[in-house]
Amino acid sequence: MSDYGLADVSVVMGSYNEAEAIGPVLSDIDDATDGKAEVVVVDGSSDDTADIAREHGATVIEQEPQGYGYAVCKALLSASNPVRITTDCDGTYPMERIPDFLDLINEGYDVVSGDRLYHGAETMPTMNRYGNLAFAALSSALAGDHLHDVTTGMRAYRGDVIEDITWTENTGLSAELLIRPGMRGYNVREEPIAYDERLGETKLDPFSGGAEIAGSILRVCAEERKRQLRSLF
Ligand SMILES: Nc1nc2c(ncn2[C@@H]2O[C@H](COP(=O)(O)OP(=O)(O)OP(=O)(O)O)[C@@H](O)[C@H]2O)c(=O)[nH]1
Ligand SMILES: [Mg+2]
Repeated sequence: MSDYGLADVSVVMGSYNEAEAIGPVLSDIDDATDGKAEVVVVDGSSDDTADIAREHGATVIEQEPQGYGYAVCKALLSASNPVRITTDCDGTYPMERIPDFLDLINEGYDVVSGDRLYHGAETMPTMNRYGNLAFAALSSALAGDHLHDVTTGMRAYRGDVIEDITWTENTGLSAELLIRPGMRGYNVREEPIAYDERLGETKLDPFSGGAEIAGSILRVCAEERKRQLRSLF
């Protein structure tokens, strides 16, 4: 149990040419946290995204676009508060649920993961929905746990989970951020969330991105299994 408040939260994201979405996303975060949360944006944009983020008071770290996970990992590790919440910078995730995620961390969960598929995710492109169901099935089989949505972008983490594990994946980082803590015995919970249509253009190629995510799930589960076996001897 802990007693963190909204001022103990860092909301972090990667952004790549999200000028259409970033204003509404940052306003939603301010509304949900009474302006108390730290916001860290790792930006690789060639449009006005970084300027808009700074106008909203976010800490902006600029770097070349190198992929989703590279940006989100940098953002998670650059944040300074004990509760770290990730989102995409595209208007899809319900920022009004941030206080609920914080409550669950205070109840004792180490990771709270937004499950977009629970309510059907009808706003999700059909191919993405089937892909995400397949990633959840593959992860569940290999990790030995019943996981529902391993590629979600909205989660809350206790800061020490982020700092104690070495993260290796890029496009597959979201799956890694759920699978490694789960397989190491951290207290992980999936929480049903709504999922909205995206503002602006997608940055993910469904074919190459999907293949990368599947590869990450196979690699991460194999590494964690080996780690479990080593700890037995
Ligand atoms: N800094 C940075 N951010 C990135 C990069 N690639 C993607 N992003 C951001 O990472 C987040 C996830 O990308 P999305 O395009 O939303 O990918 P997705 O959620 O899988 O797919 P859709 O939401 O359906 O488009 C968004 O906020 C992107 O702007 C990158 O190379 N650098
Ligand atoms: Mg997205």
